[in-house]
Amino acid sequence: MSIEAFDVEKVRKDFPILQQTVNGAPLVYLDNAATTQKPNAVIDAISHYYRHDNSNVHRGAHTLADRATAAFEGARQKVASFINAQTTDQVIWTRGTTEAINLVAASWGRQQLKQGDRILVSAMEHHSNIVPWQMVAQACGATVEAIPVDSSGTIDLKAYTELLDEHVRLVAVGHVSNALGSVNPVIEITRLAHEAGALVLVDGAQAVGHWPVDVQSLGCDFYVFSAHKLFGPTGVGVLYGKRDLLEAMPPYQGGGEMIESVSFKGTTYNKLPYKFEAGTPDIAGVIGLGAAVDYLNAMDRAGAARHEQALLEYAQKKAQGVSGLRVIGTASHKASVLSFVLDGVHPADLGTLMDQQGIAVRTGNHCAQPIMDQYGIPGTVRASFSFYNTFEEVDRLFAALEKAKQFLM
Ligand code: 7TS
Repeated sequence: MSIEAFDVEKVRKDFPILQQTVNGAPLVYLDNAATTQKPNAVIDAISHYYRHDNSNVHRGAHTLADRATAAFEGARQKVASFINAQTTDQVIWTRGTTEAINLVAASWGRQQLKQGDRILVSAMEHHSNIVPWQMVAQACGATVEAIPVDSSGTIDLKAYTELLDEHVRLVAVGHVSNALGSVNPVIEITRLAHEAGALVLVDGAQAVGHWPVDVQSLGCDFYVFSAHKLFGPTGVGVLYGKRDLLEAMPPYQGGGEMIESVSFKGTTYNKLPYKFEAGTPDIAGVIGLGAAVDYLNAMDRAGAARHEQALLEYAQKKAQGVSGLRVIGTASHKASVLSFVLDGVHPADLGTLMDQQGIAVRTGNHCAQPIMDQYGIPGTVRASFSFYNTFEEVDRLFAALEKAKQFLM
């Protein structure tokens, strides 16, 4: 059976923002690791909700409240099956990846961690998968230690195995590094952690937008991601957790929705998932995420993943031909990120010159300062791809780079 080519031109038509010029040139959007663009289906779902169904959820005895609640809880079902969660109420809405990690750190961490306990995070983590653990560790007398990463950006599994002992309570690791693009062996990392009696949180922020994720086959205890890196809106994210763990965890924030009954004698808490969802949620955002999941389910995801991989390989090959360019992150298994530095040029200057040519790339430390320090650099220029990018856009990236080099060197 032949594999049909992925129709990128057709897909691009779904994303209105891509049809514009920036600084006189057609926009080349290569900042997908920061946030992805939104298809019409998502924009329309949010607009439809505010035009027709806007109401608070769960509480109202009227038609709009019923509609809003049905759409909101329907999105939870969509997300649960999208990641193959065992049950729908293991999907907790948060504001994003960052809040989901803070929730686990504050709830599970404060309940469970004690003096002498250890938390392991990889040396290439985003700050949001380091700092919440440092905060809770400091409060509980635990420590946070880095799992070594080699010069290619690959986790050193031998060193990781040696770090594991009975004091390690949790291993927190990114599925894909936002700074380097490394795809981490999270199944193996989870298996080893479980053998040592530790739990595993996988930060899926940079994975969910690139291929189907199945939390049951990964085996991890917690999986977190943001809607806005999955073609959905900002302000919404997901915490998936194993049911027994979520059941045993205390609430994160107090307020409406998360209670069963309140009195001055004592308050009892709601069941999952509401126990962790105090206050009025981002209803439109959740509905937008549901629409993003529908959009992805209707597309050729295997074709999209192959297309992205081909773009990355094409870009990496072109990068080899640029004198003075050093790719940061050369792991054998990578996804959608080309990070690089250019001899004698500050990444921020390069970013500005690229923008003047309509190319959107990100520069800086990508909220991953420890791994930048390990490479001895302040930051990189990062081009990050999605399925709506084209080979022609990669050509334009490198043409713009050559032009910028002439200007700067
Ligand atoms: N984890 C990873 C791996 C990320 O890439 C990001 C955001 C986060 C966590 C935090 O997600 P948030 O939605 O809660 O902010 N990464 C990036 C980036 O690479 N450029 O801008 C944001």
